Amino acid sequence: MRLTAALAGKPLDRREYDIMKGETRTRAFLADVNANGRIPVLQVGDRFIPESNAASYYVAEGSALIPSDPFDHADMLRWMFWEQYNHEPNIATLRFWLRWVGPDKLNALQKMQVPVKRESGEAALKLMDGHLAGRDWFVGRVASLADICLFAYTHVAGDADFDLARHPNVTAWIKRVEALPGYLPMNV
Ligand SMILES: N[C@@H](CCC(=O)N[C@@H](CS)C(=O)NCC(=O)O)C(=O)O
Repeated sequence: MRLTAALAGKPLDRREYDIMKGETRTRAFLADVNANGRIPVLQVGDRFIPESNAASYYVAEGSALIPSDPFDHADMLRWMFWEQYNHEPNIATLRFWLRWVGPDKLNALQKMQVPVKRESGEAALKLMDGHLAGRDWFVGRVASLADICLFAYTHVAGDADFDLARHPNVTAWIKRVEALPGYLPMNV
């Protein structure tokens, strides 16, 4: 969301929640911010928009990241929905389990799911690599919000032991995103 705001030229204040300390599971957070107990959440006035891609969409509204052509617009949403169903639950979850929770601390159910998430994450990267063959961006001919939402957990997939070198079109696309004017690295 920070990268989206930076590229769209919109101001955004950051507030941190420590998920390892359960700060998104307090009674107050669940009641007032997100009943789903997760971040990120965008606060607009006294209202909140959970779900990273919905929040990023709000932030990107009116910028060049949102295609005006109706087909490209729907295609952007297609990739954002795909990211939530095929990409994030595999690559981001595996990254969280392996790097934050730790392989030894996973419960039995999580341990069982690791190979499934590994295979599904690999399949997601392969599909991205195929789509990017002969094209610079996911939708149309310019960077859109679909690229930014997909970039988020793709460029750090190595943290979850995915080998990005096996996906050269994805690697080249990551470099293109990082070269966008206004680009901001994660967590700075
Ligand atoms: N689909 C959601 C996923 C959000 C999510 O899983 N957030 C994690 C951190 S990246 C979280 O808040 N976990 C804390 C918890 O489940 O208690 C999105 O893209 O925003």
